[in-house]
Amino acid sequence: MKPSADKLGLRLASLKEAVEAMEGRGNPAVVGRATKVATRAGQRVSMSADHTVVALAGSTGSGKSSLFNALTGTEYAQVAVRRPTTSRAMAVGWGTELPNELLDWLDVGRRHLVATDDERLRNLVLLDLPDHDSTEDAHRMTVDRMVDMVDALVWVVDPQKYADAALHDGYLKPLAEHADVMMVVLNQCDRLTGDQLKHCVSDLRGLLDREGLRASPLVATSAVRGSGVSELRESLVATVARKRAMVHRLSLDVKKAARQLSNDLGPKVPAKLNNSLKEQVIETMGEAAGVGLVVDGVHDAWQRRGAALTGWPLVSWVSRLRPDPLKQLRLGAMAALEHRPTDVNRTSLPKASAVQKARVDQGLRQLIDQAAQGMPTGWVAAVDQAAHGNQALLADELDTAIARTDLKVASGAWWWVLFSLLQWLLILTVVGGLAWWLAGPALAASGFGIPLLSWYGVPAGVWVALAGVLAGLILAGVGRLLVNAGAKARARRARKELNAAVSTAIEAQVFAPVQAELDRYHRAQAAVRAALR
Ligand SMILES: Nc1nc2c(ncn2[C@@H]2O[C@H](COP(=O)(O)OP(=O)(O)OP(=O)(O)O)[C@@H](O)[C@H]2O)c(=O)[nH]1
Ligand SMILES: [Mg+2]
Repeated sequence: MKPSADKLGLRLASLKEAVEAMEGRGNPAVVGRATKVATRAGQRVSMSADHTVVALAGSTGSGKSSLFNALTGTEYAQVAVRRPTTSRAMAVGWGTELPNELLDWLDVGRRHLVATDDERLRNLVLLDLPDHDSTEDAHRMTVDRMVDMVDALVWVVDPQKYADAALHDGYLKPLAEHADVMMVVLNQCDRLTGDQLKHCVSDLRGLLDREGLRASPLVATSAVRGSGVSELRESLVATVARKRAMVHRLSLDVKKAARQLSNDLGPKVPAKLNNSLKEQVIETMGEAAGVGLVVDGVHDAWQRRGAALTGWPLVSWVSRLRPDPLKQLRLGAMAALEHRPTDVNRTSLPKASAVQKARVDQGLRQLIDQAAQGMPTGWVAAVDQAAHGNQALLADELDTAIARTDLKVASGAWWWVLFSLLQWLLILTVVGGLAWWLAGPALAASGFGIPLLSWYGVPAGVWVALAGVLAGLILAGVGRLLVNAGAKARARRARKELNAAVSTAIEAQVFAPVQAELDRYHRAQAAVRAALR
């Protein structure tokens, strides 16, 4: 089925989308070619869709200009024995108006209008081109440009040079996919006998078929004698009447470009990022950013603060002398409040060690390898860049994330104060016992009525003081066990909170950009498939 203009529009839009997605990632030559095709096709469809531009191309002296004159019934084209003759393209349009915008776009300066009663010839624009094989580079460049731009091509060959490699290898074979919008004319057949012509036609037909040009008709003409010219004109008229050459040609262009993009993309199925590898990256990046240090700090700070309150007051003051690890790191509730978003170094966490950095790199490497496995190199580089591109921002965000995390250590446990109260009561008990022991005899003698008791020969005051000390130490021991358990729980919770905060930053600065590349690759594949449908 021949493609419709609507379908071409969809294909073209898909090709543009694929080109955009592959920009900077796909093979530059392939993407560049596809970009040109998309641009050219877009320009052509925006111009006269009623007109069909057919160009006569071929080697010098094959008789293009002679045929051009014969087909148009004019003498506009210069025909000569000297080679090459035609140096610039010339156009003839039939009817009352020339499609000037289209001819401007084709950059054909020499243009003529031919009046005709034949309605069927209207909308045909015939071009006489220079040769593709002369010594003049400019000629070949004109031909190459026109071959890319016109709607249909008629290749004119002569009996001597019909098998010429410059034509077959340089143009016909590479254009095999465009066979539907091409014709081949064997001109100067008046120079051949009937048998020679037959032989020549069958030889050329075989050659074309082998080159994949089965769909291109072959016509024999003599521009001098006029034989075959009306048949050729009829085929051109039929091409114009179908009004499909332009859409067909552009669809073939778009498909060819899309096929090349598809080959460049390869068959890789785009994946989602592997979850366990993501977790590994979060873990190692978190460690490198100091999560472990902060967790240890939370544990130690809780122990230190808890011990200071619940410990035996006569020795617990010692633990106050140790510096608070969280304050040293500029962390904790108060520190978090002090941090402003514009701070550069929010925390005083040390820089990642070489080992930590190596682990981060390895984790990222594995993540990238998994994500980009099977992708062409340009895409692997883009995924790599996406994973590493925001490093500075990430370091800053990780630090902020850690600084902002509420470590839940600002206020201690409610029972610490109770223990502290009890400890001081027990100290009072000790003091009271000692006072009873030391001041008891004097008070008893002065008749205050305080009894002087003793067990096993030891004064009761001493027993009371000893009991106070013992109870205080036991209470401190119990407190220590509880504080240690609390410190562990706080550390676990802090790790969870920190990892959550850290993973948000990593998600935004690493995983999301990498996933965006995978999505982009997927978009390119889907667009290429749509362009080929
Ligand atoms: N016998 C014979 N001679 C022809 C025929 N067609 C063209 N010629 C001659 O071949 C020579 C070249 O013809 P042109 O029409 O100028 O050829 P061209 O392909 O336009 O050549 P360039 O402009 O140089 O590319 C002229 O001398 C023509 O008279 C033909 O069908 N039979
Ligand atoms: Mg010529």
